[in-house]
Amino acid sequence: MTRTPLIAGNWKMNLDHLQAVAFVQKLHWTLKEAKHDKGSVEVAVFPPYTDLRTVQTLLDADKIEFALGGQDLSAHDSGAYTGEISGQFLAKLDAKYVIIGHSERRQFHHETDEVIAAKTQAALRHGLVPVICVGETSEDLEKFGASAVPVGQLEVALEGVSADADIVVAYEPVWAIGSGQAATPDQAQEVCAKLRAVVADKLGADAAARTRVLYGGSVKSGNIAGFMREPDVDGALVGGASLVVDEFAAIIRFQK
Ligand code: G2H
Repeated sequence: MTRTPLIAGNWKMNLDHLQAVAFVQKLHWTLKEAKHDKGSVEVAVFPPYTDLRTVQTLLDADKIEFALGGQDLSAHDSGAYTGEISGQFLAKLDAKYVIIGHSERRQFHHETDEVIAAKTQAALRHGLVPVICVGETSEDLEKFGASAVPVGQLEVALEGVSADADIVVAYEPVWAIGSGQAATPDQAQEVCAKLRAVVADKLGADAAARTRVLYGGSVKSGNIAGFMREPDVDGALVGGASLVVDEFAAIIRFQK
């Protein structure tokens, strides 16, 4: 089965709503001028919550075919949860994706595997595609090797997920995030293949064949080619390099 690669830009806490407009317009025109083949890759942007309405309006008005995603969501649908954002709000803004379990949420907000599993269910309840992030710290790597922790994290996240669910998995070794020290393509392939095997085990062979598994962690235009050559790497979750138009456009334009 051929899987359309996904290049996802996780803006984290960067770009206010005015900067977001300029960024999206410039990215759109950069790709257009380069005669980028839109069908070759899906592009998604994950702005801060406060930019979502602005970006959604712009995508809609200018018929820009980037998918929109949230960076997180609440496990709850509504209620007394100050500061939280419900999946139903994201769905109403035409968000397609939502990142779940990013290591910065696990680290700074103490999100456990069980919370991440509940958030995965919340995303699916509202028709959002969860981008489930897993990855090992450098201590985990030393103690258990590269795959044991991400495999365990994904197994918990997929508890109770149905075989026909549309999900994306992102392998993001914590030691590679924002460090400039990306995994090698071989390392990424090894873990991504094991994560695909978890999807096969939990959701079946069809789900494993159609689910996109991304690599994330210091991806840039200079290293994307190596990752995209790997059979089990279906794209990238990009942080820092997704904030620079020419750099992100160069990553998008690399075709598998
Ligand atoms: C990992 C990644 C985006 P960066 O967090 O999710 O960030 O590309 O800056 O390492």
